[in-house]
Amino acid sequence: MKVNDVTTYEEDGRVAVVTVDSPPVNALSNAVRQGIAAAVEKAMADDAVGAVVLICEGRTFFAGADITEFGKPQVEPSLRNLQKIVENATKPIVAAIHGTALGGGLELALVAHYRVAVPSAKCGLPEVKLGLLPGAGGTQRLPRVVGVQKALEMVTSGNPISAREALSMGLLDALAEEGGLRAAAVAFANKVLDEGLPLLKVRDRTEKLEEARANPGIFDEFRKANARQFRGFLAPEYNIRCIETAVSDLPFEDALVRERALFDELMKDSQSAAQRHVFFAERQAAKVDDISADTPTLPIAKVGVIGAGTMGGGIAMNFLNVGIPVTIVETAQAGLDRGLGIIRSNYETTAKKGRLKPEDVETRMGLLTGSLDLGDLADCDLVIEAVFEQIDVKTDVFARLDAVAKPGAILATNTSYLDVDEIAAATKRPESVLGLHFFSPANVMKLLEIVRTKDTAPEVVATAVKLSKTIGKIGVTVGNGFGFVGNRILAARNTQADALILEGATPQDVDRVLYDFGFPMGHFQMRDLVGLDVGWDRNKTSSSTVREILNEMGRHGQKSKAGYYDYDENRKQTPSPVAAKVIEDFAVRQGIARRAVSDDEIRDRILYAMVNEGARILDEGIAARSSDVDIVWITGYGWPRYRGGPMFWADLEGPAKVLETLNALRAAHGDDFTPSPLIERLAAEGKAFKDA
Ligand code: 3H9
Repeated sequence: MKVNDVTTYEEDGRVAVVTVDSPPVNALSNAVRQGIAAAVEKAMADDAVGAVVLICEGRTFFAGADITEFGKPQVEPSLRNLQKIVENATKPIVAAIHGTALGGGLELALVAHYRVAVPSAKCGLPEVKLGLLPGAGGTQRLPRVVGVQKALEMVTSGNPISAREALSMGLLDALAEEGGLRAAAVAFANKVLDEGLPLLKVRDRTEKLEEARANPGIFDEFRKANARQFRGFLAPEYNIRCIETAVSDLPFEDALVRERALFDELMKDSQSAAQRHVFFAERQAAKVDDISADTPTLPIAKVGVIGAGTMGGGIAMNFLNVGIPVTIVETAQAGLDRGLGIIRSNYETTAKKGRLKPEDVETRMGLLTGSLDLGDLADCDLVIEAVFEQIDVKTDVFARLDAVAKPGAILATNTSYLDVDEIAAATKRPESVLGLHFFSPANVMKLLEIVRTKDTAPEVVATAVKLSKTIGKIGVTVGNGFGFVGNRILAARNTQADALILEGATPQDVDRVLYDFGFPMGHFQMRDLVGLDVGWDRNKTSSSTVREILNEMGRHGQKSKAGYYDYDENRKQTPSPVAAKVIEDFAVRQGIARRAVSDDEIRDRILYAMVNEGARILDEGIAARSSDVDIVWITGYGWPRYRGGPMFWADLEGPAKVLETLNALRAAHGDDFTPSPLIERLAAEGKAFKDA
């Protein structure tokens, strides 16, 4: 029988089976909690029922609290009150888990008396990824079943563990056969009844806390070991504190109160708001406004890559990793051999670290074919060009590719800045051409800018969006315009960073301010890492910028042990007196008077210039929504997740303040800071970028 719209109740002998079906992920919404509470109550009142199985329909067990209900008025029973109903039930309750038991979902399972899962299931507490902590007892109950060290790892990484691992730790009581979960859970419930097994409560178990009680240093060691990764984030530290509380002598109920207080504090903080924004923004990015979800996609069974350099090799690995064969084409044998060798050695390094089985290295390499003949790409469904970033080189490759690629094949350019329409015009099938802008290292970085031209067919865009998910990337569809979204905003940052060091800031000052803001590295550190010579032409250089001069001196960045910084053999950086002199001399030649530049000025000029550029990009329709701009900068350029991306950050500042600051910067530093028309409009209407 139906208990409510999302919950059904059936009796299977002595066992009541409570099934929740609330797509897409059975989040613990108001309706779900009410349905479970009513069903459990019914089972408790029915003398014919001895035990309860709690199971979900669809793709997964409960994926957690319903994030869309955060901040809205609570409807009873709250998750915590529902947990009391389950934990204090007078008949055993067995949680039957498939898919992912996450967050509040796992916390609910942890108050059941027993847990059964299929081997493919995963269990985790990912709240930290939303800037939160498990606020329904997860930080108190998890260490009681998996131990303190493992619990620390799970709550601070947010990563789930497999059902087998969960079983070995005692988080699960039994594994069911794939496809046979319900029957196995009912059988388990019957066993509990037959054997008169007790109503086990995780809260009563303390044996796994003892080890940490004997070694109180475990927490600080853990903090120290992960300091780099946790830098700037509040939530990992709060999670650790909760687990510290679990091993303290505070009574369980008081520990729950403390957990709740810390949860509420995080919930109110802008970091969690930012991280929740990012969660939805990442999913939103996969939706392209004018392309309906049912647009047909083209099958991609074989991929071609042109260019076996660093970029081409990294791109190829994405497809090999998911079992798609790749043919990679170079112009000369030596370059091809070098490229193939680097791909192999990348895989071997991963295998040495234990993150890939040795046989998988061979499987992946077995899917890779090297060639010197463009004609070998004739049977590819998608060809990605990754040759030198020069328009005539690219148009020449596309004209030749057009002649050999099969009809319907998608032809993609991995350009960073160039006009994709112009590249498409070199072919007779501009509808099949688009940009796929990977970020270096292309096998690691999550971002993929999908650049559609005026002619790109909807099914070609839809295919690219789908493919990005297949290869584990976050695809953001953008319009065709100089630097698309990411590099165009980077160009705005470049302008300010270059000006600031001429006016008196040092590269170290600029980098420190950005690092302190939360970027993993500063602007000039990033340039040194990427290589100052990317895009530099030794035949055309004319000492017209500091960067050109450094390049002319052979200071190409980390690889030549000299750039804006000096580097030792271990790539350890120190401020460079040579670069400092180049900058000062250049400033003198330009007639720029050097002065003290404050950290606030550095921060404002760089960040507001980026926001202003983001606004122009939105105004021009190069990005469809402000959250897409955020995702590009978070996943491609290291904008700190807990600050939600440049446009989210600007929304926190508020449109009026953004406009006022830009006007002040314009008065002091010129027209680069002329506010974009969009910012003027938003400020006038009191609206945020997210509403634009
Ligand atoms: C929590 O539990 C707090 C408690 O500790 C304390 C409370 C007191 N709520 O990712 P997908 C939507 S915090 C609402 O593309 P997949 C998602 O937006 C929560 N909606 O699917 C998307 O919507 P749309 C802790 C949610 O198969 C759709 O479902 N839990 C939620 O690739 C499909 O999502 C988490 O953080 C939610 N909880 O991956 C788990 N989750 O179709 C978060 C998803 O409109 N979820 N949606 O774009 C996930 O990690 C993945 O969604 C999951 C499925 C692995 C479950």
